[in-house]
Amino acid sequence: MKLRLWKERLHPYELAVKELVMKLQFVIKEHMDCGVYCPIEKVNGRVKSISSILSKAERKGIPVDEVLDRIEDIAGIRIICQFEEDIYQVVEYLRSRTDMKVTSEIDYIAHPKPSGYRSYHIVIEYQVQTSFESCTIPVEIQIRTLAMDFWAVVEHSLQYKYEEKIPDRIRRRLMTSAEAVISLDEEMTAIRDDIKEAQTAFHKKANLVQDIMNSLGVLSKTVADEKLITLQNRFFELYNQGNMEELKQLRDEVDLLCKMQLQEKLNL
Ligand code: 0O2
Repeated sequence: MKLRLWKERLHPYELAVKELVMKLQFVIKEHMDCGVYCPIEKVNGRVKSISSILSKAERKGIPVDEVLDRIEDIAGIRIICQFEEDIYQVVEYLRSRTDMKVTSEIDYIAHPKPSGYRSYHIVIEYQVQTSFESCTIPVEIQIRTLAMDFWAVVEHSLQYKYEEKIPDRIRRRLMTSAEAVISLDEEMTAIRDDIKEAQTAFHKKANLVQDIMNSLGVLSKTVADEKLITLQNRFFELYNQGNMEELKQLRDEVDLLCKMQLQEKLNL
């Protein structure tokens, strides 16, 4: 296959990665806007470089002409979660989506690799429509916690440095740190409810502040300066007190004022 052809044949993979990252990032936004905890912390994706595809093909004895059919992680998505439980919630969620079909799953958390690697791997079939074709391609989705990700990224870079022959002394240390990752995830799970509660409260307050600021922005164009300053001062006072109940009342009041101003304008 010529280099130019390679680039073109990777277009559907690029599109799939872009679409999936955008869709999953939107899931995070929807949860945030509703003030609900999201089991997805962050999402990123990549298309394997041509040289990585070729070296994987060589490692696995796959003829070059068959790589696109036989390598399933050319398009790759990585979903990072805060807690181990979140991973299984994300897996359930992906299984339930109608724009993808899960074709295989490997739980490297329940069954870590001999290297110490832990992650949940899913392969999906995903349909894309480029300018020239509609096709279904495989996409590998790796789901792991922040701690698992830290370990995997470091170990992966060492594999590159030592060309996959990591010296024994470093391998031993990696195994010890893999155990530390397990303990860290267990500790985090133990205080998961408290962390979630704190984060949800933070997002709720942030959304409330955003709503009030938006309404005050709208009112600044219509109501008298004095009234606006009174509302603003009340907002700052309640914000500094951290008084959520009264902030909610203020949000409803300024929201109502906005609606009334709009109604007046429409009646003119
Ligand atoms: P990159 O650069 O991340 O794309 P196998 O040959 O059976 O071990 P296979 O068929 O590649 O593996 O599938 P598997 O096991 O699901 O691994 C796919 C990807 O998982 C790898 O892609 C890595 O990203 C990650 N992975 C698997 N094992 C390990 C590991 O021991 N350490 C780390 N850090 N990552 C791992 P690539 O192609 O290796 O690399």
